[in-house]
Amino acid sequence: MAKIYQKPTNLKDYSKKSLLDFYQTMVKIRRFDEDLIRLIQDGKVSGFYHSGIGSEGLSAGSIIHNLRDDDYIFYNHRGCNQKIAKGVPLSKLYGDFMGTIEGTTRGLGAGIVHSADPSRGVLGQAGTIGSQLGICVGSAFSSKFRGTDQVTVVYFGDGAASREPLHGSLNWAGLYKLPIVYICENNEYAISCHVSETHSVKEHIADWAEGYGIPNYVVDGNDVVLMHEATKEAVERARRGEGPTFIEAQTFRHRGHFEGDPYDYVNPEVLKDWKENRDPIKNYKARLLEEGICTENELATLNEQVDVEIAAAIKKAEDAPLPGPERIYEGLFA
Ligand SMILES: Cc1ncc(C[n+]2csc(CCOP(=O)(O)OP(=O)(O)O)c2C)c(N)n1
Repeated sequence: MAKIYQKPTNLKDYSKKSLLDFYQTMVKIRRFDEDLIRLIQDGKVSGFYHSGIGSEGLSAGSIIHNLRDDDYIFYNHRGCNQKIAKGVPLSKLYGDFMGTIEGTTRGLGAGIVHSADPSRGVLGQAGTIGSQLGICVGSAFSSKFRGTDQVTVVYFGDGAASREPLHGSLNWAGLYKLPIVYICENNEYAISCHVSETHSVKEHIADWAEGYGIPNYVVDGNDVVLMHEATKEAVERARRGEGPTFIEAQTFRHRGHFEGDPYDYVNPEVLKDWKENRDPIKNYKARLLEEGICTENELATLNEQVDVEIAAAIKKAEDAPLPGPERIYEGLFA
């Protein structure tokens, strides 16, 4: 049975800067998302968008002050949260959504975007859900083979975890003690299917990792500090060459599967509870203030900095041109 990762976290163990970095990253992720939704509604972005609002804590907590630029991440279709935490410039992400050459793909990204930024270890997204679980075995094996201490962190949903690629991935990672941290973003739903309808494990998705000899934990993914500590232990284990760890991060999405989904399959009381009582930003802000780490004014200044950065990023992405026909031949090798 997976262990519930629960321990009292002490903010005094962290520098003020680190604590404010967690806060500002979560705010940046949320504002990015809210503004992207506005751009979709204004008709400036077409295609599908899967909002990550409500799950900022698990991305900020796992990545900030845990991963280096040369560590790899594989994100899923709800993964702007992770790309932002890994430091991909916001203008490049907006550029991918707008299809302009500012994007990481220099104009190929519109639709469901597949951004990549190898300079920050963001190696791209696989098209079918769960296929990143196979590719991450390759990146982790490459680090091990080259004798580096780089870690691969792979994010996937509960729906992806119901597919077979997870099991092949866990088998090879367990056998070769690969430096992988598996982070299952369990938001309870795969489109409209509840996790209880799609998994044979009775208690936790993390229980599956047990069979492959992989340490596994269930963590409150909306507690940014707890998520940070659980991932830190896993990353350190992987860097020491002791192999993979599986973290099931519990969270909930505030919006439907994609923008336009009426989201009428979720009990409104349950959704209300997650929004009002388990919002990662709201709760963390209250904790920072209660424990006297900073003042309301300091947090307001951080929010304003984010607003300025986002406005500049949108402008840069929007001002860039669409790609010319020559773009078709870039990166074409055969
Ligand atoms: C192999 C495959 N089947 C179906 C789809 C369509 N699809 C896209 S996202 C999704 C649900 C994914 O759910 P989950 O992994 O829990 O992630 P969440 O959307 O909840 O973040 C499905 C079925 C797909 N992309 N690939």
